[in-house]
Amino acid sequence: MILIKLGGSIITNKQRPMTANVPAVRLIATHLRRVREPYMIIHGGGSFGHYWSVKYDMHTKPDRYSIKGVSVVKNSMVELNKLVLEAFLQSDLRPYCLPPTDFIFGDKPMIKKIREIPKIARTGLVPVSYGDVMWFGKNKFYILSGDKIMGMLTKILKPRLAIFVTNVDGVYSDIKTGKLIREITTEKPTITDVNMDVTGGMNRKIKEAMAMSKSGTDVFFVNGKIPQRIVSAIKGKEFEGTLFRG
Ligand code: IP8
Repeated sequence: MILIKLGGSIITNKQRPMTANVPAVRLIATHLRRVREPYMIIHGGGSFGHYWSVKYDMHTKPDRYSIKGVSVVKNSMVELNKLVLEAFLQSDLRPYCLPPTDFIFGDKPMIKKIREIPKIARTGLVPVSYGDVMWFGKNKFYILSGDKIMGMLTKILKPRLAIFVTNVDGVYSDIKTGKLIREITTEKPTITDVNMDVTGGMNRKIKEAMAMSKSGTDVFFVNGKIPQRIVSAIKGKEFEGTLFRG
């Protein structure tokens, strides 16, 4: 089993609210057709979910956020998800929509349901989930990042591989010089982050990736603009990217 996170930076145009990058999704899907192992996709919010979460001041901490905000964020993610599903289907994949509410209750994973996901993937379907606004209980909601879903699923499913697809080559030790870190084995690297995502941008991804690799899964950061790299990561070929060794 392989988990693949498609970041909002690659599937949407972050500069333009509610704009999906459908050609990028299609190109990725075309390359994914070459993957023979069962895998699952989780996608981020980009200029859909993040745009509205910022507008309505909603965060990852459970709280009593604007009810209109909850509604608007939720709708925007359903819309983005629909675009991803359609692009996949048109590219001859067989996507199967799995909203996070199908396997997360409050902020707790529903372990029995999660254990069924690889079985769905083995039929040839591609389960597709996404970051979302979630009901927490006690009149509270929270923003759940797709990165967090990656971490949660990794703990339970112990996938062979987890891949974070973004719009850069991987993790840079210095963004100005563009020096790429090829492999991260030990302590948290020092990274300068300029991302304004409500869920924490690159830093949160790195934190999640560190924890995932500690539990034994190899975690790759790959540039989605060159999607053959996703396939190379899966097939164990040389490619430009960052590996957090499990
Ligand atoms: O882009 C965020 O998911 P992420 C989802 O994976 C929302 O952090 C609703 C902002």
